[in-house]
Amino acid sequence: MELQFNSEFWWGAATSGPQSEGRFHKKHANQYDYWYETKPEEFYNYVGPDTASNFYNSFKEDIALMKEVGLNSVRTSIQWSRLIDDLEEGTVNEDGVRFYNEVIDEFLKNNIRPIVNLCHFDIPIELYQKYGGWESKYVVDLYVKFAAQCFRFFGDRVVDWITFNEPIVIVSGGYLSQSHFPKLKDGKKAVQVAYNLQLASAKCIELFRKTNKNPNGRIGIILNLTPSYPATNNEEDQKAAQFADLWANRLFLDASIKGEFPEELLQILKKDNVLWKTTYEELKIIKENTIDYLGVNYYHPHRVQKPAVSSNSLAIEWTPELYYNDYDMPGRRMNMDRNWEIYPQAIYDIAKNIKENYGNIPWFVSENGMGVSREERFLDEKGVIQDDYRIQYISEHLYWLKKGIEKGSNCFGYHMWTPIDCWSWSNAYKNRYGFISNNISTQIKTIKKSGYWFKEVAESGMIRMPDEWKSFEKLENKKTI
Ligand code: BGP
Repeated sequence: MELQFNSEFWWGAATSGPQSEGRFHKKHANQYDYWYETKPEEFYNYVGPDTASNFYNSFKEDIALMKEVGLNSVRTSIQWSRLIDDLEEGTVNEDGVRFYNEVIDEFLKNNIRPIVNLCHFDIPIELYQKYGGWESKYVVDLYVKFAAQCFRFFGDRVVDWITFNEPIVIVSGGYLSQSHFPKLKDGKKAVQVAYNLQLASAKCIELFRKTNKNPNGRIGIILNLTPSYPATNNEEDQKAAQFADLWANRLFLDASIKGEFPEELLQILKKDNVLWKTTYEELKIIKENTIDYLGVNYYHPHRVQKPAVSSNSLAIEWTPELYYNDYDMPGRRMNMDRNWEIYPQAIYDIAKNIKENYGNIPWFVSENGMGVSREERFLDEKGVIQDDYRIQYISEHLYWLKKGIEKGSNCFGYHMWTPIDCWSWSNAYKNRYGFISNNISTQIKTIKKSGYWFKEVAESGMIRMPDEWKSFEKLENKKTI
């Protein structure tokens, strides 16, 4: 079976400043630099962001490798902690401007479209220490000053801007599950941070619309969508899945595309006395400044069942899990290294949802990928990692994406996480996702089998699905890679 995509389709990959550049010549530490400085034991094998994949020093060679694996578009992010000197005034750092200018020019020289994101979780640590980071609306305004400098210095060449990557992860990782800095457990703060992030995105879009001079310029947001599937058809499980969808998906989807938060969510947050502080003027900015296009990060679905605790229990601190519980569906297909379910069909459900409920806005898959640990297990005698599992993973997701496109969904591209194995927060270098491997002791980078394969896919716009994979056409769900 062959899947043919149109000739305009984006074949690319995504990375971010904090995960690839390394800390070289940065005036400010971001919160991850600081977290590693103070608690290195919380990072897998004690590996921090100091070198990452050395992109600051080797971006020319790295971009040449990206070209070699056929990427026609690549997302990275500008680090606030690198570009800005004086955080209050928003003045720029000369070396930061030089660096990002050269990176953008190098992408363009290689015919790779740079997609530029303004925040991939990272924020200068001083803004946490002084103001509580995204808990503060003053920080929202400082972020807009930073964005203004990005548009001013790079807007002549960058066409595709992104305001945030995965804002819900900043909320849930930082303020609920304690997997990201500042590692708090505070439902009320989580809710305010979610609102402040949406406000920051809308204010940034407002500024972009006022200042952008590039006729093709556009601005979007990247959301990690986790379609919620109830454990059973029972009313309680279905209600739980609806809430999980409201919280994890619709909060930012509705606000970013429709300019309004979902009413059902507002009612619940109000009832529980945790609703964010807002003003009429802010809501107007959110309403009037919606996105031009959407990026969807998809890794896994969310299987949901009724909550374990009752939402009436006043003794319990507010958490979205008052309304649902995760469900370990028996027999589901897992990537055991990352402990994430593999369920490619969800991409079709996402495509359908965007088409039917979000005005069929133009969108692309901005991250998808398979993190595998100890990939040296798969080295062949020529030193190439034989990552057939990744080729199959990508193909299956593209199979369902293609089905969504055939039904009319307005998807224009696919980006894999990530071009070159990069550093990943507290998981550091545990799981590798790249088309290109990185030996973190020597920084020697080598194309994997999937990289050579992707080049052919990108050049032909076509995927060949071997017959033995046919089983996934039947929505079969038990196969393990
Ligand atoms: C996404 C993030 C990326 C990257 C990826 C893999 O949610 O946008 O920054 O970290 O997940 O994450 P991990 O290495 O933790 O598996």
